[in-house]
Amino acid sequence: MVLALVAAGLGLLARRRTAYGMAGLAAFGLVGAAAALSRPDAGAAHVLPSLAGAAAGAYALSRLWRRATRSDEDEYVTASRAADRASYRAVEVQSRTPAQPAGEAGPAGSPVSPVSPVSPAKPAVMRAGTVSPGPVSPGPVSPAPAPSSAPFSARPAEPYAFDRRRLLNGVAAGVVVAGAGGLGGWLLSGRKNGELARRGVAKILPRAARPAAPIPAGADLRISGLTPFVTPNADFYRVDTALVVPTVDPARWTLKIHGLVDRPVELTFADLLKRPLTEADVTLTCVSNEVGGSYAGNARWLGARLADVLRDAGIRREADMLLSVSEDGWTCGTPVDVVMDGRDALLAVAMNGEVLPEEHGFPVRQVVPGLYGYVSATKWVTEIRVTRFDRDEAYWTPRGWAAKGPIKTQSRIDLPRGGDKVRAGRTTVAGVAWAQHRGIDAVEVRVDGAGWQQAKLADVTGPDTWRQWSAEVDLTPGRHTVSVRATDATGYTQTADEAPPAPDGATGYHSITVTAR
Ligand SMILES: Nc1nc2c(c(=O)[nH]1)N[C@H]1C(S)=C(S)[C@@H](COP(=O)(O)O)O[C@H]1N2
Ligand SMILES: [Mo]
Repeated sequence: MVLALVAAGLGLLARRRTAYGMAGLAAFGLVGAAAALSRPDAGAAHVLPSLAGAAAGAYALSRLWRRATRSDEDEYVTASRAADRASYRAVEVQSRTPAQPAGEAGPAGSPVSPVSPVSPAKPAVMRAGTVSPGPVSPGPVSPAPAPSSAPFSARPAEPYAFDRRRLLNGVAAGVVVAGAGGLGGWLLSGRKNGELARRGVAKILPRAARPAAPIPAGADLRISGLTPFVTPNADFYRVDTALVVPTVDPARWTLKIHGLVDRPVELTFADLLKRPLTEADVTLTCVSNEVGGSYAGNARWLGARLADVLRDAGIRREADMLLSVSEDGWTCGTPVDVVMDGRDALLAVAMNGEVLPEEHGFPVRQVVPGLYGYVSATKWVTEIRVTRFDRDEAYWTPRGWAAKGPIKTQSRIDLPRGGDKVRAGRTTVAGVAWAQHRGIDAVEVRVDGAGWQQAKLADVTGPDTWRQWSAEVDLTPGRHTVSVRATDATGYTQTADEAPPAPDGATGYHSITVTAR
């Protein structure tokens, strides 16, 4: 939308001076090139698409400009001939009937009686018109000096008039070319191959050697407006630095594990699938959430246990950080002790019974319960360097985020929604709370700063997911603020102190304001 509006603005500017439009396009190309260079996996060649785009824009702009002003070679000749005819007639009119009012020398083609048809045997006059300068500033084409008494300068028949039809044809052609380019780019980018590869993997995906227990019916309170216990893949939030989703061919995928290990290894996708796979319900949460934010989702993951893979490689004692690297060069630093402490840290290949979607890391991603995504959940993972926090730094650390990011105990009100109008009296308040790998023990709600009231908790499959809760509160007519807080299984109750998301996760109570009547 922004690009379309800016392009329209540049088009208008270009009407004043083509150079303004060109300068705007160049500026956009440079912004694009700078953005491309700031990518974690940037190389010099990554500026080419932006520059090619700007060049294509400049070409289209100048072509369309010329079309709109009808100054293409042919058009120009036709127009100037018409102009010549008009001026020639005008001259004749003048010489024959000096008293003729100027207005009667109409545009080319209109009758100028009583003049006889123009004879081609007047080459001097015919040529006179064609010497007028280029498209932008048409000079007068009067072939002969008009008598000073008669303000009679024969005008060309507006050869530079705005030609809407030609312009629209040009735009349509441009859209077709752009569409073809987009299709070609899509084919080249391999997104189609990615989908085919996913289908191939679906056929060979093994069952879990350690399946998770079925999700109890009581895990979902089934209240309309309340976040479901399991987030469907299509609704799962997405956070990453990838402008274009990386396409990874599972047949060529490998995971290199090296650094502070006794036996560096390089696993293929087949190697990974040969390992016993574990199924686990884990809620992912993004550190960048404001209190009450929506970047959280819960799925049933299937994957190989990361700890087993690392043990096979023989992790050295001095190592305390796993620096994982994705296909597109993003990096993530995960504490070794967290991954090795027995929790379901996975190299996941499936999500909610489906092959991992491309946006969520196909073919393999990390999932570590209890850590924010930026320090644990590497999608499209291709490499794990076993290292130390005092030696290495992951992508977000120099950008103002903490090197370590355990998930903070949090709770959120899903209904009613802030700003809602509700009926006075008994009202259901409900939401989710999370403290991954510790588990939620209690949720309390409060209306207008009165006493805290216990909420009812839904069932869970373990400590690694969020937990639904609901409570009935009494609302008198008027405006009310409803707040929530959770206590995790270590006995820690959420703090009321408000902190922003950076550097290591927001704190404070989620509160909403509703009006009852
Ligand atoms: N390759 C890669 N993996 C990544 C990221 C990224 O930018 N690139 N972002 C991380 C962050 S910040 C989060 S919160 C989770 C989000 O996972 P999702 O997009 O599957 O919900 O992915 C993590 N894994
Ligand atoms: Mo995140």
